[in-house]
Amino acid sequence: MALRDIIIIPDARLRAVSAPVERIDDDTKRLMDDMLETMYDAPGIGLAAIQIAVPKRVVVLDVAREGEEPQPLALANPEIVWFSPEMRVYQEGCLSIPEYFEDVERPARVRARYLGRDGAVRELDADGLLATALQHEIDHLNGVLFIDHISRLKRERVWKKFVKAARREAEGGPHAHPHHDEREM
Ligand code: GNR
Ligand code: NI
Repeated sequence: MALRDIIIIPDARLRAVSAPVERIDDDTKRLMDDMLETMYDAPGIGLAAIQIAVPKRVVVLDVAREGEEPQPLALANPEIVWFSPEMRVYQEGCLSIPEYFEDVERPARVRARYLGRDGAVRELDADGLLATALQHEIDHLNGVLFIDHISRLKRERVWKKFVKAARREAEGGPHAHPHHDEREM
């Protein structure tokens, strides 16, 4: 297993539409294992392959709380086959948009169909945080970020902040990460 680097906005690769996995082979299993290790290390409750610059339709999740038994999930080609009519609002974050959090409204419950790590077709009924995180991850496979679900004003504000941080990083200047310099917000 190996830790992989997580890419952040404005990296254009995060806008790619990821390609379906043709079969669950050893490479796919290694990808799933590396993604779980990278997600736990971050730490995060979900990760899509494109966040480690791999444009494949693979996501991992674990919404178990600290101290609870881990519940790792690895899904290939996940598709939501049912959305509840009820919605819920949750304050989301994203490892590719570090330290930014905003409310997003999504269907409260979903049913997903996917290929498991063993190649079997499975279905998953999700509610609560798992439903939110699963929709967030499937969005990544389509090049969609949670900031696409917030107001344009807020989205443009956070986007510009990360563009400036990337520019400072490229120029090698001090305070290159937005965490260390919020004066330009
Ligand atoms: O770690 C994460 N937490 C989170 C919180 C609320 C809604 C979605 C998420 S997913 C995020 C990890 C991530 O960026 N996955 O793509
Ligand atoms: Ni994310």
